[in-house]
Amino acid sequence: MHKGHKISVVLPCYNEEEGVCIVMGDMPALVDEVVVVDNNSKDRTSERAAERGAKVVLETRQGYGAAYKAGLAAATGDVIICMDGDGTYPRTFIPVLLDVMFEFDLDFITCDRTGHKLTKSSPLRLFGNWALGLAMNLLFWIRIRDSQSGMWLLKRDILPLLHLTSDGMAFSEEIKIEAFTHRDLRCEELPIYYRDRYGESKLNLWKDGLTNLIFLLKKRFARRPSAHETTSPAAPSADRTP
Ligand SMILES: Nc1nc2c(ncn2[C@@H]2O[C@H](COP(=O)(O)OP(=O)(O)O)[C@@H](O)[C@H]2O)c(=O)[nH]1
Ligand SMILES: [Mg+2]
Repeated sequence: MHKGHKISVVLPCYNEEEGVCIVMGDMPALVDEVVVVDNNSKDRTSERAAERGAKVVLETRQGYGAAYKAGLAAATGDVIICMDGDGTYPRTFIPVLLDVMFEFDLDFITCDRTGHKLTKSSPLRLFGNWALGLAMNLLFWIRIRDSQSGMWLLKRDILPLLHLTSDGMAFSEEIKIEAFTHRDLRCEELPIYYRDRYGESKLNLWKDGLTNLIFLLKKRFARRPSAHETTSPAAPSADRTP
């Protein structure tokens, strides 16, 4: 609990038996619930997570976005913190991020790794992040420094306001676009540090980068389906209209 609010963490995991142990091993005490979404892992991700007290959700639809949709629907906290199950994102920042969220009455915070120079990324990954970020900011007329960041937190009651369609890596961009372009939501981007991952990356730089770019163009220019044509993560009803 944090100032009377129940806190959940969601970790999408595909073959992350090593990382998930690290992440769960130093979760701050204020976290009430950790939801680990096991996305058809061939290793012992589920067992390791369950041994450490996680609520394990099995999602058979492959993909980062599919895993997140299942995890967000299963989380019961008032605030949900999202991050990879690979140990890259700083659990130590969680209390500070929550303080900022409540002090400034924010609905959504995304975390920015771009100021952190101690952990080296490949030039191709840096270029991909830059290009996708530029495309996202121009297409949706928002200003986010780290479009590909895998750490963000949100109040659970805003979930029904977010139109989340991607089952793949583009989910990370989509949730930021949905939050930052919603006129009723208060959003912020805050700096964090990050480290090298445990285990192997699941990212296919060229394929995922191109798929993300096509997703952005489609999301911007395609007809938006009405609510009954798509599924969003189940969540409590929210009416933010005054
Ligand atoms: N790429 C990918 N990642 C998945 C999938 N399901 C869950 N994940 C998790 O999503 C997170 C992000 O993937 P990761 O390989 O760390 O990507 P990166 O952070 O961009 O290098 C990790 O915790 C993965 O285990 C999936 O089907 N595909
Ligand atoms: Mg990662």
